[in-house]
Amino acid sequence: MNAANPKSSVRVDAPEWVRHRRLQAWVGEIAALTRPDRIEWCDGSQEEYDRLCAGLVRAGTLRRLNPEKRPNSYLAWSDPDDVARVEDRTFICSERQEDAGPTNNWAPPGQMRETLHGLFDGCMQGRTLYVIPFSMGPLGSPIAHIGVELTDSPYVVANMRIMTRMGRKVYDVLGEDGDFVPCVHSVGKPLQPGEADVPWPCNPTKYIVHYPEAREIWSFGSGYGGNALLGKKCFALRIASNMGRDEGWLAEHMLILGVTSPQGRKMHVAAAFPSACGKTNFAMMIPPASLPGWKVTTIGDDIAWIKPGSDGRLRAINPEAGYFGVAPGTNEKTNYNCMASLRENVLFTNVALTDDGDVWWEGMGPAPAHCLDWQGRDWTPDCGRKAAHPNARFTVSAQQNPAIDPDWDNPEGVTIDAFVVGGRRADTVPLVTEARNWVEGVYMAATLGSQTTAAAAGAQGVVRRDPFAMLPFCGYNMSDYFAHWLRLGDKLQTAGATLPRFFAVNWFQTDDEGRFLWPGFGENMRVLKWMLERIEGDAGGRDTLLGTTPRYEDIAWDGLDFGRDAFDRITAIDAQAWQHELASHAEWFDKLAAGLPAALRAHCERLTAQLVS
Ligand code: TSX
Ligand code: MN
Repeated sequence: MNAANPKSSVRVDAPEWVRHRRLQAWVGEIAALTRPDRIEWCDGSQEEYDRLCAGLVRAGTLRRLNPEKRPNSYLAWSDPDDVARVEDRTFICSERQEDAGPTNNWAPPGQMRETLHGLFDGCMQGRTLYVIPFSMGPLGSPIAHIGVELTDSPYVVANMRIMTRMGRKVYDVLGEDGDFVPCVHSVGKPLQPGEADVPWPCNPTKYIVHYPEAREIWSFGSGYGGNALLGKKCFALRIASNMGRDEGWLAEHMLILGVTSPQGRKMHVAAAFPSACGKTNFAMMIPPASLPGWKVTTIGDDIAWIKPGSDGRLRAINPEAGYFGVAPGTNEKTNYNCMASLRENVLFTNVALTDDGDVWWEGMGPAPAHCLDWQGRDWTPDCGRKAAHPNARFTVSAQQNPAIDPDWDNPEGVTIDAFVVGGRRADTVPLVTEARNWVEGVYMAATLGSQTTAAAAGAQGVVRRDPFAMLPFCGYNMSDYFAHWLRLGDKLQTAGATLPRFFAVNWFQTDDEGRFLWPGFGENMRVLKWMLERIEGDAGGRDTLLGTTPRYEDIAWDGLDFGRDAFDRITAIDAQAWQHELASHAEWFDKLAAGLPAALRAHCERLTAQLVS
C-alpha cells in the first residue's frame, strides 16, 4: 500500500502497445514524485470514455442529462473558484527573462522547478494517474505534433478524448523513440486514506507553467479548461509558438474557414479575433439565402498551425479535434450549426440544469420557469442571478458540426489565402480594410484592439491591445513574435511565393444610441465575398489611409436593406479619431519596447505623417 509507505512507488506496468522506453521512464519518474494509487494507460476507446464518465457520475462530478433530450451527454459544475484560465498564475519560464517579454509572467526556471517539485510531491495520493497520448493535428500529418498528458483528473481525460486525437493510435505514430511534449497536470488535492473526495477537486494555489526551451508544461491546482486540457492553449499556442519560431512556422490563435463561391471557387481564411468577438460563430457562419450558392465550411474554430508547403504557400491545420466553446449567447440565430453540433455526445460545464434534465444558458432561448444554476442552487428568472456561469462551456467533437469542411482532417492542411484580424470597436475602425502589403497586414494585427464589454471585468469601453489575439498565448517575447511574422513574409516573398492577403474587420460599430450599425452574423458573408473577389482580382475598392476599402458598389446587397449613407458611415475614416488611435499605437509599441521591429514603428510614423498632411 502506498498510503502505508509514502515512498514506495506504484508499478508502471505499461501495456505491450507502449514501446517507447523514454516515455515509460518519464511516467515512472512522475509517478515516483506524485505517488498515485494506480496508473491507467488510456487507449482512447469508447468503452474507456463510457467507463470514465460512469465513474465521474458516481463521484458526483458529472450528471447524466436526460437521454431523450440530450443523448449521451453530461453536465459538470466546477468549484466556484475554478471557472476560467488563470492568467496571473500563468508563467513562461524561459532561461532569460527578456525571452518571455513584457507581456508574460516570468520566473527563473530553476526556482520554478523547485516550487513545483514541492507542490507535486505526493499530490496524486489516493488518485489514479492517467496517461493520455494525444496528437495535435491529423495523425501522422507533417504539420502535427504529439503530446502526452499525465493527469489525476478523469474529467480531463474525457475532455481530451473529444478535443484531441487521443489513444492507442498515437503510440503507433510515436513508435519507440518519437518526440512528444510532456505535459504534467494535477488538480492538487491528494486524498488521505479514507478521505472522501469532493465533486470538483482543485487547489487554491494554482500554477500554469511553461518551459519553452525544454518544451515542457506543468499545471497545478485547476481542473478547468485551458488550465487543465494542456493540448490547447499551453501546447498548441504557448509551446508551439516557440517551436514555430525556431522551425519557421506559425502557431496562431485563429479560426480557419473555407468559403466556396457559386462557381465552385474556394478560398481559405485564417482569422484572429480577441475573446467575446464571436469567433466560433464566424467559423460556423451560414451565408444568407439572398446570396445563393455561397458556402462557408469550418476547418477550425480556435487554433491554426501554419507551415510553408513545398510551393512556398502557407498550409494550415486545426490541431484540435473538438470545440471547447462558450455556451452563453449561443442560440439557433447566432450560431445554428453550433446548436446542431450540441444535440448529443456533449460535455457541458457550468451551464444550468433544467427540471426535465436538459441544459440552459443565458441567450439560449426563453428562460425556464425554474432550474438549478451552475452552483446547483434553485434559480428562477426573477432571482437576480445568472443561471449559467458567463464562461460556461461545451466540449464537443468537431465531427458533429454540420458545416465541417471535407478537408478539416486532411494531413496536408488547406492553403491559406487570407488572414483576417478583427476586434470589437464601437467606432474608429472601419468595417473592412485590405492591407496593401505584408508589413501593413502585420501592423494591423500587431495593433489589434478590442473594447471591453459588460462580460469582462474592469472599466467598460476601454480599448485593450491584443496583438494577433495572442496576448495571453504567445509563449515568448511579443516583439520577437512580430519579427518572426515579418521574417517569414520576407522569406516567402523572396522565394517568389504567393502570400496570403491581410484584412482588418470590425463588425461592432455602434450609433450614438449604442445600436449596432452592421447586421453581422451571416451578413458578414458579403464581406467575405468581397475578400474572395479581391483575391481573384475582380473586385474594386478605394485607397484610404489604412489600406483598401470597398466602395458601396463593390459589395453585393441582394436581400439586405443597407443604404449608402450607413455604408459610408461604417467605412469612413475619422481623422481626429485616427490621430488618437495612432498615438495609442505608438504608446503600445513603447510598452513592448526592446526588440520591436523597426518596420512597425516606421509604419506608425508614416500613417501619422500622412494623416496630418
Ligand atoms: O458572433 C458575432 N458575430 C460574428 C458572427 C458570424 N456576434 C456575437 C458576438 C458576441 C460573442 C456579433 N454581434 C456580430 C457578429 O458579426 N455582430 C454583433 C452585433 C450585433 C448584435 C445584434 C444584432 C446585430 C449586430 N442584431 C439583432 O440583435 C437583431
Ligand atoms: Mn481561444
